[in-house]
Amino acid sequence: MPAPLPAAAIAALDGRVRLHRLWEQDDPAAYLARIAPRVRGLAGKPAGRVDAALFDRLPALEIVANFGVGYDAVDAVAAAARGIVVTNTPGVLDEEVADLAVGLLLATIRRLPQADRYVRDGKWPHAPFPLSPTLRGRRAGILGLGAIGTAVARRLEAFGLSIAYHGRHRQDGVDYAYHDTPAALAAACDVLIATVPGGAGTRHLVDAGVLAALGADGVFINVARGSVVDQAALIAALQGGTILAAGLDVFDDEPQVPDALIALPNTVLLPHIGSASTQTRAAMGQLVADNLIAWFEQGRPLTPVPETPVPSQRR
Ligand code: 8YV
Repeated sequence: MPAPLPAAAIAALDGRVRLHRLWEQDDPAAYLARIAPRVRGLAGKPAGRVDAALFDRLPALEIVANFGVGYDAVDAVAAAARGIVVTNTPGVLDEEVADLAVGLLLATIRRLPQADRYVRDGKWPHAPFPLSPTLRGRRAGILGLGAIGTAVARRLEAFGLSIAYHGRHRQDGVDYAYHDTPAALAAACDVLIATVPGGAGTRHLVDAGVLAALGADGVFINVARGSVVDQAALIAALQGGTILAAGLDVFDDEPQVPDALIALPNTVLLPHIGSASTQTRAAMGQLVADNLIAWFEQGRPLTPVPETPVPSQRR
């Protein structure tokens, strides 16, 4: 375990597997080098990418149990080529991230953090807080209608917003309007919410053209990955009034957030907390532990990612 997972996950693994707590070692890199030939599983991931270079150093590795539903930091194809199983944590965080997305949307449009600062700064007695834009009458566009996107859409329907979406395909049995490009979706909505997976396939899906299509009253919300938006184009669009505002939980080079975004009055910036409640993180940690135990004790991971080959003799 490279970094500490929630206590429940550690407790679930302790005693069932020989758990090496890398973060507790004086020199984690040297410790890893020493145990590398015997490491059979990763519980969560080390900083940086989990790719062929790491797999070369861990010849006995059988499974990478990713802590999170998004596994863009793991090269699942390279893992598959070596018969290494990759698992993620679907299903246990969708509603939590959707809650956060809606909270971030409201905070961005109604300027809740700015209003809170206004009270704390003692400004209220001198003048009322300036009027904000409204969520009323807006049309929402969901970029990536997976489990999280669907949970966001359901919530926004209850808020009275119309819903449209873009994804690789139109989905059977879904009544929301489908647009076959991100730009077409952006042109048809005034709140664009990114809930697509990260990785090469979605890199810069939201670019300068999409932001221009979203328009001067448009609000962009990102609870997906920083890589999904061209961050430089986003900064320019926010500075120049191409769009109205953005609420961002994810960034290109986390935990670094560009000064230009921090300086803007029309951004709400969060430190990647979509799934970060005590309860949901515990559920994610438990699923990491359960995947490892299921693999080592029954030869079957619970939630392998689509790229993963569960070796045929074990299917
Ligand atoms: C992170 C997430 O994994 O599930 C995801 O894809 O983005 C988060 O839940 C979390 O930050 C773990 O560090």
